[in-house]
Amino acid sequence: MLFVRETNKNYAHSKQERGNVIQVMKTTLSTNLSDIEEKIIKGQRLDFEDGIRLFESSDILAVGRLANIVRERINKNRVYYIINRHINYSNICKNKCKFCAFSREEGDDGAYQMSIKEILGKASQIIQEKATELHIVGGLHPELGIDFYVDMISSIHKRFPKVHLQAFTAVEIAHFAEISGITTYEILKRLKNAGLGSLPGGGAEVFSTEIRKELCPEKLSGDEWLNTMRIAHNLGMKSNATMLYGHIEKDEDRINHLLKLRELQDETGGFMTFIPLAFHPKNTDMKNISSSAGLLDLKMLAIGRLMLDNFDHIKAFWIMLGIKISQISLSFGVDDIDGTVAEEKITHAAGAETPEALTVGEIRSLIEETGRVPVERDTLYNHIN
Ligand code: V47
Ligand code: SF4
Repeated sequence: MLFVRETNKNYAHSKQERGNVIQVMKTTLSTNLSDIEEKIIKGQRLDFEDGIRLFESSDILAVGRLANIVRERINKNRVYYIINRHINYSNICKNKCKFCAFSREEGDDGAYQMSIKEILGKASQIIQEKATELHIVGGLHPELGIDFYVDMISSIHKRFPKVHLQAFTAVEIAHFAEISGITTYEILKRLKNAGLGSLPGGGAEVFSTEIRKELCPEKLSGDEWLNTMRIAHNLGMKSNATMLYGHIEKDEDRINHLLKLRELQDETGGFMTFIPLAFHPKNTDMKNISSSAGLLDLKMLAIGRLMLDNFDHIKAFWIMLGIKISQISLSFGVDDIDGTVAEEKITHAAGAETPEALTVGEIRSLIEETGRVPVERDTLYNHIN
C-alpha cells in the first residue's frame, strides 16, 4: 500500500498532466530520426545502422515515442502481468561469472541446494496465491545429473498439473547434457515429457565472443545458447530471451545481440518475449561499475521493441529495473511487467533494492495509473478472465 501512495504522489497526477506529457512526446521527434520513423510507420525492418543511431540519440522521448507506436500496434493499450512464483532451487554453481553475486561453491558459507521435498514445499504456496506459473532456475551443480532435474519437474507436475513450469535456462540445459553425457535434444525431450512447459530467457548475457571471454569464459557460447533455444523451439517448446546490459558492452554488441535473436525468431517463431536485464554490480567481481541509469534502461527497452519486430512482447522485469522505471517503461515499448514473482534471489544477491514480491493489487494499480489496461495472462500469453 505504501507503494501505491508513493506512485500517486510522483506520477501521472492528473489526466491533464498525462495529456501534456503525451503532447510533448508527439512533438519532439528530432529530424535526424525521421527516416527511421518513416520505416516504422511503414512497418519496415530496422537495420544495424538504425539501431546504432537510436542508441546514439539523446532524444529519449523521440525513441520512446517510436517504440510506443510499435507497442500499441501489436498490443494496443494492454499491459500483461502474471501471478507467478520464482524458485531458485540452488546457488551451487561450477561457473564463476564475473557479474554474478548468487553462485557459491559447495561447502561455502550460504551455499544451498533444495531437496525435491523442499521445492515441493515452496511450490505449494502457489495454491493460496492462485499462481499459474512456477519459474525455476538455479546454478550448475558439478555432480547432479539429469535424473534429479527430471524427478524435480515430474514431481511438481504431478502435484500441480495445471501450473505451467517454466524452468532451466539454456545454460542449465547445456550443462545437464554435458554432465549426463547425452544430447541437448534428449535432455529437452525428457524434461518435456516430465512436464516442462517452456524455457526462461536467462544466460544469454551478451552474445559477443570477446565479452563472454571477459565476463563468463566457462559459459556456453552465444551460438550454443541460440542453438539450445532452436532445439527447444523445434520440439514445440516456447522460450523467452534476455540480454544482460549496463556492464562493459558497447552499442554495437547490443544491436548484434538483438539481430541474432531476430534472426532465430524468423526461423523458429519460438520466442515469446524479450527481457533486457539491467546489471546489478553489488557483491560481484565488477562492483566498480555503477548500476545502469534510468535513461539506458528506457533506451534498452525501447530499442529492443523497435529492433525485434518479430517478437510479440517486451518485458520490464521490475525486480531488476525498479518499480518506477518499470511504470514509465509502459510508454517506452513495454507491454509486460512480469508478475508477483514472490522470492527472487539472483538480483537480490547483487544488491537489488526492490521488494522480492508485489501483490496483484499493487501491480494492477501501477499499470492503471499510466492509463493502460492490466491483463492477467498465463505463461503463453493466454488471457485469464
Ligand atoms: O541468467 C546474473 C542474470 C539471469 C546478475 O525469462 C544478473 O521471463 C543482473 O534470466 N545483475 C537470471 N542480472 C534471471 C533471468 C530472468 C529473469 C526474469 C524473467 C525471465 C524470463 C528471466 O540473471 C541470469 C543472468 O543473465 N544475472 N547476475 C546481476 N548481477
Ligand atoms: Fe553460475 Fe549462472 Fe551465476 Fe554464471 S550467472 S555463476 S552460470 S549461477
